[in-house]
Amino acid sequence: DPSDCVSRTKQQVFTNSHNFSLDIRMPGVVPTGADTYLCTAFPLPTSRDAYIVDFIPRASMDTVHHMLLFGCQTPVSTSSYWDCGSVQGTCEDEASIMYAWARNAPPTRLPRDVGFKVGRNSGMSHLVLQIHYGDVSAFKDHHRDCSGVTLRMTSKLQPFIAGIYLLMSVDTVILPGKRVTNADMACEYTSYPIYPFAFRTHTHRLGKVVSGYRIRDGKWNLIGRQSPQLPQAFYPANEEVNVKYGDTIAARCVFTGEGRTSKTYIGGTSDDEMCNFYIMYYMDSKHADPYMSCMESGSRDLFQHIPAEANVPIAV
Ligand code: IYT
Ligand code: CU
Ligand code: CU
Repeated sequence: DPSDCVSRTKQQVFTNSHNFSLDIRMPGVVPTGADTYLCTAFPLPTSRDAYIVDFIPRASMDTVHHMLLFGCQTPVSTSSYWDCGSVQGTCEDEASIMYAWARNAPPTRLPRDVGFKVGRNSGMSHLVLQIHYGDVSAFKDHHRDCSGVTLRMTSKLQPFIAGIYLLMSVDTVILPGKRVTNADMACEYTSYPIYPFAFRTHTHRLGKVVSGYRIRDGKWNLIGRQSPQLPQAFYPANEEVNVKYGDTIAARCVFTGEGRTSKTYIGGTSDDEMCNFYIMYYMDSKHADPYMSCMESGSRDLFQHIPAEANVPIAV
């Protein structure tokens, strides 16, 4: 809806001295082909710390397939928007995902008293919005799209900081025709307690199911399990499972090589694969450690004890 389009000079609206909202929107774009990925970047107010406490999606259901919001220091472009399919990407430095919206999936809300810390000394001076436009037939009339997300923000210190723990495989190879290949990842956790509340899985077309666990005293507890062929949003995590110093965080992606005629490697194109399990957590803001990752492959010894459910494909 073009009347949804907001001026980029009026993106920040104060509701009182602490609370404001930021509109992160595409600047009126017309995607030309199916499966176009467009990105747009926004500087964050850096004069003081601020917290994102809620996300309000503003997406046209007939064109937007999914939206991702990243935080980073240096977006790859300074244009008002750019094509960020597999070639150009989002950020020069490491980006961290903060929000995902996908058609037909419920949107993520942050729990009460939880915020993503941004601005000032958070090492995150920009936000990058990535939108995947799927079906572009709705653009035959050449209207402009301003989809995006409204952030509810506050400068008040939040008791808990939101963060992301990313497990990713870097070395999986899927042999052509082989029915099952597992990508196993595991790392010891050596920081202050985290409380997972949402999780997201990501693979390309060969992924069947992705499951994440906490291992404590040899016992495996599920954080979340999902088919990566369903909308890749953040889904609610099993809230009974927290993670503390000395635990192990582990995840498995199950792939099939059926239908392929050559080896499939980890990579950026849709013919490559990825194996990601994202945990969105909160932790006491005193010990805030908002971005952590695990790129180690799990040992065969450890993974012989993974619950059987991790090998059961989810029907889509
Ligand atoms: C090689 C790989 O698995 N790339 C993933 C994970 C990843 C995400 C971020 C790696 C880095 C990041 O800064 I954020 I380095 C990957 O690209 N995943 C995609 C998006 O880029 C987020 C996804 O949809 O999960
Ligand atoms: Cu999409
Ligand atoms: Cu990918």
